[in-house]
Amino acid sequence: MSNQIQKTIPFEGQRPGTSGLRKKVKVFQQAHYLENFVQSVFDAIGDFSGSTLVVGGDGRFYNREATQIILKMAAANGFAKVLVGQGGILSTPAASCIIRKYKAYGGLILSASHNPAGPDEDFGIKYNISNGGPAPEAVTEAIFSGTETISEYKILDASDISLDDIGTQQLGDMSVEVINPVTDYAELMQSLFDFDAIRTLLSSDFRMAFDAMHAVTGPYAKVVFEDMLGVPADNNINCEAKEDFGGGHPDPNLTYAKELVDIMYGDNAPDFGAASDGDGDRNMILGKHFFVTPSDSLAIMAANATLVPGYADGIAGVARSMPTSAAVDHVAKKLGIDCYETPTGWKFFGNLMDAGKVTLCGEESFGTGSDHVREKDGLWAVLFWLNILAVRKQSVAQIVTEHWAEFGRSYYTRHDYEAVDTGPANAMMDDLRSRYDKLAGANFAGRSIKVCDDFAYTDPVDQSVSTGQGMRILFEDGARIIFRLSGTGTEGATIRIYIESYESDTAKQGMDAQDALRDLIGIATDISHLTQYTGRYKPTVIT
Ligand code: VG1
Ligand code: CO
Repeated sequence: MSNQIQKTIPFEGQRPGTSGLRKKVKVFQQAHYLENFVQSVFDAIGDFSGSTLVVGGDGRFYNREATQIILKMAAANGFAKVLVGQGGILSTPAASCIIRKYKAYGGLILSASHNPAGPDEDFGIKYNISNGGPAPEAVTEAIFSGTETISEYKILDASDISLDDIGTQQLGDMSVEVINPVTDYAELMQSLFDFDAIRTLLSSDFRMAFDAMHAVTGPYAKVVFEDMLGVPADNNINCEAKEDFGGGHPDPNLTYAKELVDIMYGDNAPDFGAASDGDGDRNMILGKHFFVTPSDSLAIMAANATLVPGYADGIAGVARSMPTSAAVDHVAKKLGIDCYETPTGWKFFGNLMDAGKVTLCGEESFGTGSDHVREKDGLWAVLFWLNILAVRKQSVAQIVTEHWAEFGRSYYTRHDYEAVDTGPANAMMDDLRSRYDKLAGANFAGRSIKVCDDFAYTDPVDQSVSTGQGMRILFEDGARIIFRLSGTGTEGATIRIYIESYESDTAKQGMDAQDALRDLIGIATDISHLTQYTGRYKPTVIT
């Protein structure tokens, strides 16, 4: 075994997006492609000699091959130790947990999250820092500039190690410990939630269904829900993790988690339903014939946090991404705690949590989490809801409608236009931006626009500034329309339109969100000239 210096030349476009570098598997399989990125990470993160690196992924196609390459590069670059999940598996929140628990220098997580998997689909990689959270922008920018000038990388000339045998092996001067991917995470969950109360709930006539969408949470759900909480195996669907996620799109929303949605809206529906995504950081929460928007879910968790042992002393503050509805803001106001508005992407929450400013945070995109790790956490959210349900002994629908009665309802929807041509999508955004001055003050269907701008964020902890984080159209009455281009897609552009309006009158809180927001939806498509630019009349996904 010897360290080799391999000559290489840069590839174009290895800039990490909202959540790491995501490309088609075929792109990652090109000679030197993954290696260039990994070396650029190692070159950007400072002196890690003698330290530990955590490696694991969501199990998608190319996960094992990529893991072997990373291990050999970590050895040649001077890491003392790598902790790797058995089979190369770690859910994103479990990786975050393990980085923190074992005080690792950082971690490489292999995932393209909710994007489909398989030889013709997507792969991804991201670097997380020592707090367990996604690398902040300064680090991802340094990684990106490394990829633009890279000329060589270091790799150990060695044969593959076994990823399936728990225990320690040697790779050059570095030790590799293959660990159970679930154990540390399950222990952390036990320390936060009242498992006895949840077990009692689940042994009554209360029934739950969980959909792992053939992705990484399958093995976690088996341990946590089945072994620890006694949920019958039949209630967990699609828990066999597969390299291609069963050909599906492991995005837990009303469109892609159709199997679970059909169960929850069918005859004899269970009381509680939940799904998670490819890498286990997202969650969808459903009641019997009832959908909880992720924005409401965050607000309800904040309002009920003291019912959960891990948060019994109260929460320090909350944070939400800008496009997430203001539902949690109303809770924060009442609790007298701070509420922060950040750009999209989990990396912006890390500083706030490290500084003790926030305990809970969330995004409209089915992501909620807390300072127990530095990633959003799908199963954690499911357990949080189960704990609330166990204490309040009400249905999901009752809890949500009582919440609206107390705090008001933020009607909310997101319309996604996926795989639009990049040129017209950018042109549409530029065109709208050029009309900000004209739009401000204009009236639409009885609503007048107060502000039109691009959202910019100054981090309250390190004062770093992030600009161009979504186009905001804010109305006088508090309604909002937001336009953003996705930073996680791998085909063309995805236009996201986020629409929200607040209703404090209990008598008007029972509408279907699409009906309640119809005027605003019309305004959004009109003022953006969306159909003119994209040729689309209907969104691909409505949430
Ligand atoms: C999407 C979501 C964003 C989330 C990101 C990563 O990004 O909108 O809220 O943080 O995915 O989630 P974008 O740029 O496509 O809108 V995951 O589950 O992929 O780690
Ligand atoms: Co994810």
